Amino acid sequence: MDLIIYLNGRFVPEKEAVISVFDHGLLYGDGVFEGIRAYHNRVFRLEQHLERLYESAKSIMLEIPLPVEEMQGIVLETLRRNRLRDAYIRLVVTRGRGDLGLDPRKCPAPTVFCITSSIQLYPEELYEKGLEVVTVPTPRNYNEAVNPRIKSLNYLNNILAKIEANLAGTMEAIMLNPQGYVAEATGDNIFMIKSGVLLTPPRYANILDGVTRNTVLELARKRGMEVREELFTRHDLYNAEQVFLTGTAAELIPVIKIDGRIIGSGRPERAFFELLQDFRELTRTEGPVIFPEGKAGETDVQ
Ligand code: PXG
Repeated sequence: MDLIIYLNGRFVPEKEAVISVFDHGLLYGDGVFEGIRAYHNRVFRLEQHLERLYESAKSIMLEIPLPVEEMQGIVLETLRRNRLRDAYIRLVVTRGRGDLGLDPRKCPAPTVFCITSSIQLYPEELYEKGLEVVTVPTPRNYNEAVNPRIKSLNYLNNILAKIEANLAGTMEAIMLNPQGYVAEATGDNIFMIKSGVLLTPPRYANILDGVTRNTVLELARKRGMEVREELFTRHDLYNAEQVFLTGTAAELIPVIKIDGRIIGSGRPERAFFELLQDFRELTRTEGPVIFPEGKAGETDVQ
């Protein structure tokens, strides 16, 4: 079945959802995006994702041509037109069509599109067994260059790290910041537990301010765990009791080996599973409803 895509004010079949080769999103990675998830007929933390989208756009002086309320409506309507209640949502705003030079002033109208599709998940057994990862040579971008807080279309920094992980034969890379402190994975934030305390790098540590990260911090505090946002090194990671990654696609996924060092007992433990369970419960009750009662979509994807 053809997907229905929102593109610049219209809902069109995938084949008609085409953009110019002069679009600066394509020519220069000049644009911003969000990866969002719908669970059980609700869009999880949509408000936070949209806030981050508009803040990323503001930072690169890209004026999104519609108010945030309208953008929220577009996300919900794209899901409805695709009859999706569980989905991955990709919302993208580019600088739009320009000429072959860099100058964004030559791009009069941003391009806006929204794709909704079924989600590709990590295999469930990885949530039981955990991932093996490596730290990689490519550091996360300087905050002063392209701030990683901006969720921009230019992901080459992370893609280089992903290539390094692939070469090492692992599924994910842990990136350090330019000072050598642990920053994040290529598309996920990182947490560790040491002496029962939950630690994650602070927002200034060259990371994306992850929606899942912030949710996990809230859930851990609610459980009465001590939580700290502070810098730590690879040495700290190697000697942690538990390490896990967080992101919209992965949710919470355990890490059991880093650079050949086994983490803790080598298996995810109770504290991790409790947080994962809390997170999955929250996804049932949070966010705007897609199909109002009685009009539920016919095709559940999961
Ligand atoms: N850090 C980076 C660099 C990210 O791209 C996260 C952390 C987690 O943020 P959220 O808000 O999702 O908890 C992301 C997430 C992928 C993929 O294929 C992931 C992201 C974007 C594009 C693709 O895993 N972003």
